[in-house]
Amino acid sequence: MSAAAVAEEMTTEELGLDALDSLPLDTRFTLGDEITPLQEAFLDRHGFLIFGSVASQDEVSRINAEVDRIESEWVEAGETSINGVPIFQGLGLENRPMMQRIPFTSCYSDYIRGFIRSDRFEAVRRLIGEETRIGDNEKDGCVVNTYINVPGSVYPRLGWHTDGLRDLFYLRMPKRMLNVGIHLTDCPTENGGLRLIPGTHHQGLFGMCFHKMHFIDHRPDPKELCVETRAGDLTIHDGRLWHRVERSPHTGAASIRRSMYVPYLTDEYQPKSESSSTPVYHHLGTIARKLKLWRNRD
Ligand SMILES: O=C(O)CCC(=O)C(=O)O
Ligand SMILES: [Fe+2]
Repeated sequence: MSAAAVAEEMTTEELGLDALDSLPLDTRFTLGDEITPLQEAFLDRHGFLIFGSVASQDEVSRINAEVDRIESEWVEAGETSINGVPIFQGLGLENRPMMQRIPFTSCYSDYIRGFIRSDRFEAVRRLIGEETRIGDNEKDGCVVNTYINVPGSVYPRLGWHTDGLRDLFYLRMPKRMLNVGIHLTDCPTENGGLRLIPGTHHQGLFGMCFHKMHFIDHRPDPKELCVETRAGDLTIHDGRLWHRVERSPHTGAASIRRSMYVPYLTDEYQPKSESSSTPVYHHLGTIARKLKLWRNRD
């Protein structure tokens, strides 16, 4: 029986749900074999959850080493996109080529592929749905984002957005879509990082479309919360929440933030391949990044 089904048979008090009101928004939960009713209630109310120290420092180092390997192989080979999904390419430390958003990583690393299938994530997978699968070669696959604040960076920050833009385009209310991130660097509030407005996943279609200008608006919001993470933490956030990534006030190596998003999918199997075409919004993004690099040229 799932945690939710058990929960239905118990009273709020028995479940300890009255504790929900007193839980601070920056609560770091522990990931166990099941998502507890209290954790589910927190997610329903606020739209996100933080689980502390889900990966060990050793695992984080191995994943980072694998991402660095993929990056240097692809820079060497001159790859610009994978399965029609562009790689965000900028200039990093000492103006060296840098890949700031790498799609499909688990197709190119047995270690990452095995890691994201570790039993410890079973509770997260089942929270999304009993039939949920990991889409290594679907959508953008397992994406690794590396933010850095240097002049050549095409990804120092990310503007306010919700993740259901395609649905919004068709004026359909986006369904709950849970984004599962594994954090690969420490990111205290002072280093920028993920900001979200708790509870906005409950807003209607109008709020999701027009509350802010998607990707253009970077201004802090009085109601925003900084999701402070340490390397090895796992976060879940509802894609209908307004969220953004704040630029680090530091520059160079001190500004680096890396996160990896695991594609848990429930819809029809739609594999991508070398011949897949590039979605329109990715074309727009590529133009924006080229302009940014051009503006920042010496
Ligand atoms: O880097 C993050 O933690 C968030 C990224 C994000 O919101 C996105 O790619 O849609
Ligand atoms: Fe997002």
